[in-house]
Amino acid sequence: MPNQERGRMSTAGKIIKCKAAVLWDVKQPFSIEDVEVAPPKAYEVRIKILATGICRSDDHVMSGNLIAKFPVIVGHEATGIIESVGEGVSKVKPGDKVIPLCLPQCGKCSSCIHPNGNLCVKFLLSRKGVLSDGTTRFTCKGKPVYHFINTSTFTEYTVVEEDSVLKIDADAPPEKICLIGCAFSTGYGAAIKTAKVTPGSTCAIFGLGGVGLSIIMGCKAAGASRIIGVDINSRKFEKAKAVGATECVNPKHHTKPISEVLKEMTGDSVEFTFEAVGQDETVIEALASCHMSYGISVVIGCPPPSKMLTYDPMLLFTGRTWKGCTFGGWKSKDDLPKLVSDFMAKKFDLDKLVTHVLPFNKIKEGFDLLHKGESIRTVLTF
Ligand code: PAD
Ligand code: ZN
Ligand code: ZN
Repeated sequence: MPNQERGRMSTAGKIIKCKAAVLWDVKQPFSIEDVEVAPPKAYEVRIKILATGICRSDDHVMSGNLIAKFPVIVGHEATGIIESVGEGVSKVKPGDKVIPLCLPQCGKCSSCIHPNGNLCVKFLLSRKGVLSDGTTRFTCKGKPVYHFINTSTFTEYTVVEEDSVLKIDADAPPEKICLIGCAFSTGYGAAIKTAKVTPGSTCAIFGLGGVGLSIIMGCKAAGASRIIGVDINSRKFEKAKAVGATECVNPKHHTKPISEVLKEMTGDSVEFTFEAVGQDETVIEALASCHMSYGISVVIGCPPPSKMLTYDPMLLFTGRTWKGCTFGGWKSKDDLPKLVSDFMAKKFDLDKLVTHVLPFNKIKEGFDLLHKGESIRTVLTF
């Protein structure tokens, strides 16, 4: 029996003790802890994480902008290897390379059944921080630690449901393909699948992080001729241009609202706008920035909880379309295999999105880079 196989069998069915980055409470730093990861129950799989990206949504949990149950293990953009599987699991087996899916596809709920739906009901259930049987597989210092959006990847091992895992090619590079687990699919899908950007069109993208740059890649792939990046951090412009932005604007360098600036720059012809920041003001500015009659504006940034927007309904009355999407609008299990095979066939590359690769124990440094606006994506490796 190969050593690797024997190693897997030696842990199957047993509790695994490993390192994980635990958030004990809101606004507290990550604490690297020894945690216990229980074996997968029926229709669940246990995954050894190989690489995981740092997304602003993880930071939103830490800051309280995104509600989660504490203590929690966040992280949701990863590549891993199946270590063991629970009873009834048929689609993956130990040794398979996988991407955990923050957006599951149960195949049975109203969103999964409808051709245009993608927000599976299992995603909403995951807000409670537990798996389908109502319990968690993580324990630390004798206390349960909760799951985060069906994934929890800032740990050496995690347990997810079979509906929340996608098998990928064995030779896929873990520290790149993990971005298909969130940033790339979210941004690229927002442009291609949700907005349906058209050839020759003009697009504006608010927020040039990992998600915003992936939107730019989608706009470019769809044949947009002008792609305008908008960010208050001009250090993002070089990266945005490297993936396809034709020009960039910093709202801080203008006294007029950015919607006015964009109108002047384009002769009032911005067809598609995207909000990839997660702030009220930019959501409204992005809406106002698209053409009053035929413009389409897509909300991708995660809005602060329990906040209501005030906007002039005339913005919509004149004909604009206002949309939002999670995970780009893709049905995760149906649509991601094509993104994975396109990546493997080198139809797009993810190199420019990954600005930093750090060992897992430098997770705090990874978040510092995000806070300072220096990184696009930092990927942590194990
Ligand atoms: P990021 O923090 O790497 O990028 C956000 C960018 O916005 C940064 O470059 C900021 O400088 C910039 N920014 C901040 N304020 C402004 C402003 N007023 N005007 C213009 N630019 C500004 O984040 P990210 O790319 O990882 O994620 C972006 C958002 O998308 C964030 O809110 C995240 O939670 C959300 C998200 N949504 C989904 C989804 O499925 N809808 C998935 C993943 C991430
Ligand atoms: Zn994310
Ligand atoms: Zn479903």
